[in-house]
Amino acid sequence: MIDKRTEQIKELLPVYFIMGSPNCNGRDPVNVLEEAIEGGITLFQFREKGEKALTGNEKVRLAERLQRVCQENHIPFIVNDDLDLAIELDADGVHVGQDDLEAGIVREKFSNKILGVSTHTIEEAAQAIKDGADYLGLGPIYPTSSKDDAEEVAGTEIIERFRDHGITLPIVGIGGITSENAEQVIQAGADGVAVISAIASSPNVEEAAKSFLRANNK
Ligand code: TZP
Ligand code: MG
Repeated sequence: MIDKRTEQIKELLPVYFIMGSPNCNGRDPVNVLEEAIEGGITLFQFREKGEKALTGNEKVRLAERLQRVCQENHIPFIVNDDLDLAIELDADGVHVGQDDLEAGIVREKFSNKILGVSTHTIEEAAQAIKDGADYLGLGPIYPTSSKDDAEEVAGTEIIERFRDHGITLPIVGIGGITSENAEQVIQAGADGVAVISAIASSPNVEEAAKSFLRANNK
């Protein structure tokens, strides 16, 4: 039986917007987030990574501003790979990759919050499920320039493979996803798409977010 929590998580995933200041082409990330919310994003992840990423107090201040926008608009606020920040801000969840803090530790220290885990193999997925993950991030589905240390492109086949192995946990595809290819990701068995550049770098952020909602038939 699919429980209520799983259903609630699935509803958050259709258009999962991820960004930090390096993704915003010099624009104020707060404005970018506001426009993306106007366009209908369903979940937000603060990912302050890469060249020119803010650190220390500046990172915390930006996180606070973005969290406030999320709270005002009832969009859950997820923090990428920074459990201390997530705890400090009482964020709605944390997302970790395989090289980050172990998911089991995050689950212990941040119970009752949303926990997302990036996985690339069935074994990693099994471990993430054991650790209490609420959803899995699978990718990169397509080539991406938003992550320096991205794994090899996996294609939508990775989603099909995970589903064929009986993994029923909510899945979000990530990496190179655009409104043109989003439908294939959903058709392969994902519950949503996680997107950085196709929304954050768009000349019309609101329209870009809207185009994903249409692609997912939501
Ligand atoms: N993890 C796998 S691919 C990726 C992350 C964080 C980057 C996705 O960014 P984009 O711009 O949507 O390809
Ligand atoms: Mg990471």
